[in-house]
Amino acid sequence: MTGPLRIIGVPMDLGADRRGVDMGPSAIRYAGLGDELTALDYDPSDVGDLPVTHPEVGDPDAVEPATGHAKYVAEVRDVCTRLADEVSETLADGAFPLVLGGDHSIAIGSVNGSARDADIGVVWFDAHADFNTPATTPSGNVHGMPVAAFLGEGEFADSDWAPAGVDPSNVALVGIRSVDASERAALADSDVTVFTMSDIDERGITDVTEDALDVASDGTDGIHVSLDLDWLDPNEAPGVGTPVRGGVTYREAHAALERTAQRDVRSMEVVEVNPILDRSNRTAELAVELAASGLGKRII
Ligand code: B3U
Ligand code: MN
Ligand code: MN
Repeated sequence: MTGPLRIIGVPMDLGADRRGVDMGPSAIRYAGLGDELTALDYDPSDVGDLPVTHPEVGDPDAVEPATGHAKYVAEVRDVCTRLADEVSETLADGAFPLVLGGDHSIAIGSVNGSARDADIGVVWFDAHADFNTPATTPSGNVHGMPVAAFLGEGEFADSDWAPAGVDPSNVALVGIRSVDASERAALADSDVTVFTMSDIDERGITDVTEDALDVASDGTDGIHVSLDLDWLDPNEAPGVGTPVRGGVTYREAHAALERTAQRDVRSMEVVEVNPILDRSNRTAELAVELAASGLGKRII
């Protein structure tokens, strides 16, 4: 890779219960993202943060157009629609879009933008499956729904903003370990490929990552990489809203992203950094490091 790269901040915290992920983009920039990218021979420019309504101002019950229980979905739709335009314009300008969250609901926008003029695959590094719909969600939080949303599952099928036209057989979830019963059933019925933490325990991170990258590249023009920092073990990444024990280690995460960088990565996002819950910006610094590995940084 290398070349022009555009940093797009999305200070979204409407999709999650714990407040503070709206500060993620600032914390990631403060952790030295720009310098790291410049050292990697990218030519980064920063478009700043997309405007996002504060929860105090938005309406949690505005459910249109998805029905069921999906808090702030009207606002999430609005932000994701603008983000999709920004990502798609970035690609059209020949630059690489690097999106900083914010909670994971923003992926509905990133994936739609990346998929607008191309067939893409998606690799989803996460503790969670993010495969709920407004009918199945236990929380009403849209950050538990983005994979279902961009694949047009359930109520999202009828929405005019969420489905991205991505083929589920080009979507791979990696490292998941917290799955709701409804998600388990829906995943079994779908063509999404799931690599759990158990698969990583048994087969090792590099084999599993290669398989996930194969799934996402099979017949596609490129890969969207979605990195939820709660994918890592909370010892490594304490600054996330929904930590789940038993995640990947620091070194496994780097190994996975280093493999990823060797493929045709088209767009990337790093999400769910919560500076309020973090220790000395450790999780934001990790987000910068992992983005760098995913963008081609090597030890030598
Ligand atoms: N599956 C649960 C919890 C959750 C999903 N994603 C996160 N948490 N970060 C839900 O609310 O959908
Ligand atoms: Mn997630
Ligand atoms: Mn997660």
